[in-house]
Amino acid sequence: MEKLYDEDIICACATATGNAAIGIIRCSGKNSLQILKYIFKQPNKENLPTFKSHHAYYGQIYDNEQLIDDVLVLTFSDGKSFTGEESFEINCHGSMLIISLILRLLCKNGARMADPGEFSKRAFLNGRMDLSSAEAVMDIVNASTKQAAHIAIQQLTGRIKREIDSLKDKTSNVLSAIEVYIDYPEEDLTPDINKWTNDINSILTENNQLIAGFARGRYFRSGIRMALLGQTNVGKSTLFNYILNEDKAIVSDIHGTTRDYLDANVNICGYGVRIFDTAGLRETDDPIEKEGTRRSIELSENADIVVYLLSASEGLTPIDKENLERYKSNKLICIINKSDLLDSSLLTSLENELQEILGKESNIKIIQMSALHRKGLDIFNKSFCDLLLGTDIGENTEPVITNERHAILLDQAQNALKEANTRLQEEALDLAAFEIRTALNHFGEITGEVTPDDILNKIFSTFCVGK
Ligand SMILES: Nc1nc2c(ncn2[C@@H]2O[C@H](COP(=O)(O)OP(=O)(O)OP(=O)(O)O)[C@@H](O)[C@H]2O)c(=O)[nH]1
Ligand SMILES: [Mg+2]
Repeated sequence: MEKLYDEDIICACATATGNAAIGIIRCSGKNSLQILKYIFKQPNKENLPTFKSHHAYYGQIYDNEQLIDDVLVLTFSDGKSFTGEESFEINCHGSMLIISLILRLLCKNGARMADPGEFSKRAFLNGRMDLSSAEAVMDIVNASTKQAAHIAIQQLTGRIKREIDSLKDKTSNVLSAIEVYIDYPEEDLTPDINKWTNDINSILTENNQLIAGFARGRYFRSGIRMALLGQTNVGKSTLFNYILNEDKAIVSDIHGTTRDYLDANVNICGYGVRIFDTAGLRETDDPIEKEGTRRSIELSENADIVVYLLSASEGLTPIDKENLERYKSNKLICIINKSDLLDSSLLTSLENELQEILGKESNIKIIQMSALHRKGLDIFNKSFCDLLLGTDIGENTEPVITNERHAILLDQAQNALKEANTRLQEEALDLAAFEIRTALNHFGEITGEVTPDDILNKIFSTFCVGK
């Protein structure tokens, strides 16, 4: 098979840093199994066996006469491994020292340390997987919820490629029909503009569904940052603990208890959420509290969702009104906390007053809650999900697209196809064909058929070493 890159033998530790029961070292490249001749011995055997693909061999790693570790070596022959190259894995004891000694030994005997993502890059370049599947490898490693892992596994097993291939097939069919007409003017064919436009419209609809799914899908891949914001003493830290189901943040009735923010990772309805408990907002001369407040605002500005808390006992203050004005264009959930301290008619009028500030038509959720008495979290979780669902996709539709690179390319293909339709209406068939080819290129970039080298390098450089 022709190789598209240098054929160095690369090696890296594939397991996490830190001591563990087992560490796995990967080594891949042309004739890489030869290295084992110099460093691996089987008990009571003079010579090494002829290594077979997908076999495990028990033995020891030696640096000359010096025993390094007792190991299990798994071997894979050319064309039958993850990278598509001859390769092996050493399962050694998970000591960082032993791992580093073995890596040094491999490098002394002809390998070099792999770059980040180099194993996956070779797998892609050798045609073992398409680019979107290779990208899913890191998504699986980084997934923080079962749902995120599930979507990434589907991507790894070619779900995106299947969707893109289907779009590409339909797009290519329209292109060839137009090209036949362009290439054989002497045949006196009639251009079937209506059919071509309809075909493109149906591709646009299908593509649009994929793009719409990204509104939610991106949160599965990159997680969600959610900031709890509000004045001092409204119960942010109490809510933080309630959501975490853990007594993590200090709670007290002293205003300004939280001075610096705290954060934690939680799973809300299958989304990985990094939640921030922030310092309460109030005017202060204390330089440390001022810095705390500055951080609260910064976190809220960078958050995907802001949860703004009011205290039912304090009502809506001018500072709340000012803050809500600022955040109402964000993804916002409002909580009237300490609802246990107010009777229901006063709560309703407070809610109405709040609705007035947010705008009568606004669909920002207002939730009555008592974080202290652990009431209202189920409604909060539901509002959280509603906020992320968007309106374009049904509740049970699982998003396919989670990666921004894919979403951008789908958008570009969409624009090119719309442009093609405009050109078809003008009967400018050459220009329409050009736009359709552009769309096909964008689709091809997702799966890696036409992805430029610099983009490939950028993608794989975000991987961890050993992947
Ligand atoms: N009655 C009642 N009290 C609550 C509720 N939630 C919180 N509190 C009390 O309100 C006080 C302040 O709570 P915190 O969670 O520390 O408030 P905070 O918003 O984090 O305050 P800062 O850190 O100062 O910004 C504590 O005494 C809590 O027990 C609630 O739902 N009902
Ligand atoms: Mg607090």
